[in-house]
Amino acid sequence: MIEQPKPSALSEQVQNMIEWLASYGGDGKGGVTRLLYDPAWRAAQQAIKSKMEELGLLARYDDAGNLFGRIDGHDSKAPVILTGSHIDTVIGGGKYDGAYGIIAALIAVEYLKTYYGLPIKPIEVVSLCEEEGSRFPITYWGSGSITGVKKREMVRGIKDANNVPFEQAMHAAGFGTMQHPEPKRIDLECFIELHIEQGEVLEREKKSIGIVSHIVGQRRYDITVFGESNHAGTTPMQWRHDAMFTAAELIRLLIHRANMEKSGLVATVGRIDVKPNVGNVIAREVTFSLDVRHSDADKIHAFCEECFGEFEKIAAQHGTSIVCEKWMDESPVAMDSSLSAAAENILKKEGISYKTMTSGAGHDSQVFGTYCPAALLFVPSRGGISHSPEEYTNAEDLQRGVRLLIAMLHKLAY
Ligand code: HGY
Ligand code: MN
Ligand code: MN
Repeated sequence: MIEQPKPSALSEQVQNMIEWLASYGGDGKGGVTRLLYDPAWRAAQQAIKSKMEELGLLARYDDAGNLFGRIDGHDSKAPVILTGSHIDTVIGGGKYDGAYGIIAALIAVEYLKTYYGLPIKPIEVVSLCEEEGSRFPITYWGSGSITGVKKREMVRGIKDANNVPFEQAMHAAGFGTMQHPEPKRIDLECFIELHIEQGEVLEREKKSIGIVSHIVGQRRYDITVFGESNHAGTTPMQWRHDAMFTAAELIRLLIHRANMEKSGLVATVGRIDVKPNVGNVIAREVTFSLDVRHSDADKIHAFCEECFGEFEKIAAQHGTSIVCEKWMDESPVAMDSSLSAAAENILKKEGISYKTMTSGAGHDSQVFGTYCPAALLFVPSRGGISHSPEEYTNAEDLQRGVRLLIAMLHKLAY
């Protein structure tokens, strides 16, 4: 077992850095919003870059906006041990989602550098530019650019809710113009991500750490119903082509079917946009989001096919039409069993309770996991709440996760 930081000092350090990073994009009501390439995102990346340099790491961006802080190893040709998470958030998100993994990596690398000197293999901390898909209809832009599954042509033509084109936002933030190295990496040995669970399994089962064996697959759609606008007072019900009525029926069908599923499949409709969105006008167009997840990709496919088949019948009855646009389709991914076993051995030696589990949330480890060995390690979330200002993990759990990361990085790189 290696010499670890004092828990109390580590707790304080983690909490202070969580508050420090949350101040970038903080909305003053406990929520945090940092969207890809927006001012809060840029300020946060720059603050992390300064912190990396303060710690004596070699800090640099890539051309997608991912930020790396590197300590070289004695064997500079050795592949890189990469650790970190994403800097972007959902709108009005919490202080821990993504940020905790970056902060834990900074603290762990600083501690190892101070007490154990240079590693044999290079270690890099990464602040991944985008994971959530909160601003533009694309997810994993950061990890996907590094592994090569996300390409520039995929973002041509996509816009945010304010009609700002992706590449315009990217260029305005100083990326996408080859000022920085190409994002694609071929020198990675593995990726280790520390993250909050965003569920309540660990809390309910009173376990300190989650070792993720698999991350669920997920699909995301924008479903648009086209009807006919008309006067709310003078249009008899039987003459209407009401996009809102159709959308309501489709949403009910989706959630009802998901509730009937006993396989653990989850379906969520989280966003709805109505045109013209006026109280005394029958809706001509309604677009709503659909997020479907399961550890078995076939179950996701079967659920979508079955529901979309019903959609056509409902639209025909209402005289409306439907377009289902799939903009995300991630397969379930297994985490690396030997990295997970290494984590398990450390936890057993330290006498820290843990649970091997599936992740219902998507993570950058899902993208790295198809490219190099990846490990995803959870700390508990209070009440399982996440993607909310109420997101919280207590200091003791936070510092325990950092200690695990320190031990993992020491085992892998020293
Ligand atoms: O939505 C998710 O699964 C993750 O928080 N991006
Ligand atoms: Mn998230
Ligand atoms: Mn996350």
